[in-house]
Amino acid sequence: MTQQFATADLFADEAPGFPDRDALAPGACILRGHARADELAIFAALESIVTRAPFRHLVTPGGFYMSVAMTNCGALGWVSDRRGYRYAAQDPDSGQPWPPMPAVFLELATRAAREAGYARFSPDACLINRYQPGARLTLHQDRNEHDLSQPIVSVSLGVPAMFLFGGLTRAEKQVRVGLMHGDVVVWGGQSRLCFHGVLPVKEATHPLTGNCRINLTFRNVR
Ligand code: MD6
Ligand code: FE
Repeated sequence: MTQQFATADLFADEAPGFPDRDALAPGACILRGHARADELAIFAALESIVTRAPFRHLVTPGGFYMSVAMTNCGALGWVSDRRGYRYAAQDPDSGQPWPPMPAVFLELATRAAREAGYARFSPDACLINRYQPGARLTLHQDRNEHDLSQPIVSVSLGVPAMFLFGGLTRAEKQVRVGLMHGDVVVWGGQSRLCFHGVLPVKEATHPLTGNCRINLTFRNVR
């Protein structure tokens, strides 16, 4: 009885059909488990992407290899080398265009954005990150996209990770949020340029990804 009331109160003001939503910051929310229904289609698509554009450890402008391995799909892909960070239409390893964005990716990203209040999101880039145990992403801002009124949609798959979400300066204290398989973070608006990062991923296993965490981030770049 008490349990029923508590549940009803918790969900009372949230959109029907997507009850499991956490506010993160102004303009940012987490749709818990939102990608789970599509997990098999996502993994099938991912397998064909990495056959054409394998995961690789990019070099930062400072000369360090990133612990996270990356690839991309869509019209543009995020790349880094000694010359800097940028979006490129070709995979620098193959000279070929990045694999096209699968329909299941596009539909998931636009649906999540719409649910979070961004009705006109049209991603043209999807950065795919693979974290093996110990891999991490240091605090950064995503600011290489032209239209900062468009949000970023981020899909977490596989083993969990601790996400750091800070403010508009590097020094501002970050909140820590656990991201689990299927969680989708949508952020934009006032929070679009907030600093964020991922703590070293712990040893764990997930039936779909083994000991890895996979993250898809969808952006509108141009
Ligand atoms: C990750 N995500 O979760 C890294 N950036 O593996 C990001 O760096 C990120 O999740 C911009 C917006 C959403 C994100
Ligand atoms: Fe980022």
